[in-house]
Parts: sequence; C-alpha cells; structure tokens
Amino acid sequence: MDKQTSSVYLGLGTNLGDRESNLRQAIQRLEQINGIDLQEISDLYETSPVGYLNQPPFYNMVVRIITTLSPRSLLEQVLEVEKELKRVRTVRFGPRNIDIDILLYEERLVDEVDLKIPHPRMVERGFVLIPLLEIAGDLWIPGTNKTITEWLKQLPPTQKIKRLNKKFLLLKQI
Ligand code: GSY
Repeated sequence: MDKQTSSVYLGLGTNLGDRESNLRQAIQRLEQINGIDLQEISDLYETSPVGYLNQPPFYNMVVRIITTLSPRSLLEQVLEVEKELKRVRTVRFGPRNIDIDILLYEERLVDEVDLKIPHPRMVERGFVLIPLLEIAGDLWIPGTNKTITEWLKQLPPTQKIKRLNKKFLLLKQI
C-alpha cells in the first residue's frame, strides 16, 4: 500500500555568500531526499533583516513539498541539508548561509521542545507570509483564527520586502 502523503510548506532564507546559489543548492538537496517531492516554489524576495538588524539583506522564498516523512523525520532531513550546505551562523538570529524552516504540515499542530508547527514566528514575518500567500493562497494558519492576509494586515509596515521576479533563474537550474 502507498504511504500516506502530506502537503508541507518550507521557508528558506539566506543572507551570506551567493544567496541565489545557496537557495538553488538547498532545493536540489531537498529534491534528492527519498520521500520528498517538490511541488511548487515561490518567487525570490529580497527582505530587510528582522530581529537582529545589523546584518545584510536576506533572500527568502517558500516551497511546497509533498512528503511521506513524518514531521520529525522531515526535521531530521532538513537539518541534514543545512549541515551539508555547511550552514554558518555565528549569532542567534544573525547572518546565515541557509535556513530552512518547516512552516506548515497539513493542518497539523506539533508542540515539541525542538519542533513546533506551525512555525511559531511565521505569523510575525512578512518575509514568510508574502511568499506563502503567493503559492498557497489565503489559507487559514492552523491553530490561529486568522488567514495569511489577516496576519499580514497586523504587521508593522517596517519590513522592506521586494519581489525579484527571478524564479525562472532558480527553475532553470534545478
Ligand atoms: O529563520 C529566519 C532567519 N531570519 C530571517 C530571514 O530569513 N529573513 C529576514 N528578512 N530576517 C530574518 N531574521 C532571521 S532570524
């Protein structure tokens, strides 16, 4: 019998080195994993840093995958990809060459010490919500009573988010 598949959204971010190449490599590695099928990718967005402000701008994007992996196994695989890409991060919330977050896993709520789904800070982050809206439509965020656009309306207008219309560059080489 086929294993059950789940639809999952991942957020990717990078602000060190060749940001386009970091994202491309991360997507390529994710695609090579047994039990992960890449379905959709958002455009690239150049975004001003949130949290620790004194760092270079990020490239952010969101992808949708179909997976047979459990949330826990998916987390292990994602951490492995970050390790393979030799993730560099010296300061918490500081610059990093790649960051991959599990944002949504179907409608599931997971609340474990090292794994929380939906990602707990995603609703405060325009750099997640805007690319998510692009590929997911205006869905409800599980565990909250609001949709993506309702969360977006609550955000302070301080974060700069520029759509780059560069998705084709990533797709050409994936
Ligand atoms: O997991 C998020 C890493 N991160 C980012 C990011 O990806 N983009 C922007 N714009 N700011 C950020 N601050 C942190 S931490």
